[in-house]
Amino acid sequence: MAKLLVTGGAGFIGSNFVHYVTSHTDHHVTVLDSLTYAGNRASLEGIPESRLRFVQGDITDATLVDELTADADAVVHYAAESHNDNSLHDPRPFLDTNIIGTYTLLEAARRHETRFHHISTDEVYGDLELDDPERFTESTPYNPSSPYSSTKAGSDLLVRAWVRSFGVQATISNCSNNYGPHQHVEKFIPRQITNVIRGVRPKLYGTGENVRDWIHADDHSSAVLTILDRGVIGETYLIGADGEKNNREVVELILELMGQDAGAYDLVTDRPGHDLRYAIDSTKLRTELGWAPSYGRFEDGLAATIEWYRAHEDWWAPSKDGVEAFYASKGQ
Ligand code: NAD
Ligand code: TDX
Repeated sequence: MAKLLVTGGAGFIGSNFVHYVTSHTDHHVTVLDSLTYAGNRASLEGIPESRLRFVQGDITDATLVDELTADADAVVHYAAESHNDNSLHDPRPFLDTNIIGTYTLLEAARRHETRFHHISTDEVYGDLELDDPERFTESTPYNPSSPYSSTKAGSDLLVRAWVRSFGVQATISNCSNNYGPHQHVEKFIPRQITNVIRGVRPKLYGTGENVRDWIHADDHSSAVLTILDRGVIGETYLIGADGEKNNREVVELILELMGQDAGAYDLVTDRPGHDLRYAIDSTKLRTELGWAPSYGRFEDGLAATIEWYRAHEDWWAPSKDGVEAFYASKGQ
């Protein structure tokens, strides 16, 4: 049994990871989460108290971070400001949490010689052309587009420097777009599902041709556990499940799975600087660490996700009107 400190464990991917870890291992988890608009304590319901300690606090609070890191065998760092559209509206919280927060955690891991795993995104690599035969690999140059992705890129570089200069025992993973339960309604898939539930037409930015490489959050979790178990210190691993789809295809699938006409969506104002395509080559993780995704067809995972949102309106409804008012103010 190991003691894991999971930052951002009340967010979308962090909470899925905590559920995954507590049902697939005997590790004990301490969650450190400040419960921003994106955090929800209810996302951790059902996990036995004997397996989970929840601490509400900020990753920029050096005293608290130091105390919790001292007591952990490993830190798994998910906490971040995570939404591109918010970062275009107000970048400052992205710098505070993604840069200063990561720095604060790295300093604690350095002092206590604690194993550290940094969760990052494929967006640090910028975007690809639609017809580019290449996909992102661990050696693709960094070229982030948005305030969000540039702060994630900055946090990755801090981790690399703390490994090299101070010997911090860290690994990094850069994953593609996640879907699954407990994702905030500001994000693409939950926004469209909850729009359809409310009788509102889905909203596609621009022409809808932008491609994302979808992976189920549980497959992301199994990959992170694999890296914690067998990853080589100082290495970066890309996580992806060969799930490329353009946004139009995803919306049409959601509409069909929800019994609507596949063409019943609106095209709205595009995102400034909108990345065209992300695509992950996860060969290194598969061949060197023996990981493979478990989820089969995207359609099946999406259908299960739709059922989750239908059954958990109490979880998402309090955020829905505010999110839609924000988008409406930008013509989206
Ligand atoms: P999310 O926005 O759903 O959750 C973020 C969590 O972090 C929330 O619970 C929030 O309360 C917490 N948090 C934010 N600022 C904090 C602070 N200063 N101190 C403590 N807690 C704080 O995000 P997500 O989609 O679950 O993403 C989690 C991580 O995974 C992020 O690092 C993100 O960059 C990365 N990632 C996300 C995706 C994706 O598709 N969503 C893909 C690849 C990587
Ligand atoms: O209403 C919408 N309509 C639309 O067409 C929204 C909210 C989004 N989109 C498009 C923009 C993107 O092309 O859908 C795609 C996905 O959008 P998001 O869910 O905002 O995700 P993205 O910007 O791709 O970033 C996500 O994946 C990488 C996560 O939010 C990041 O945290 C992660 O790093």
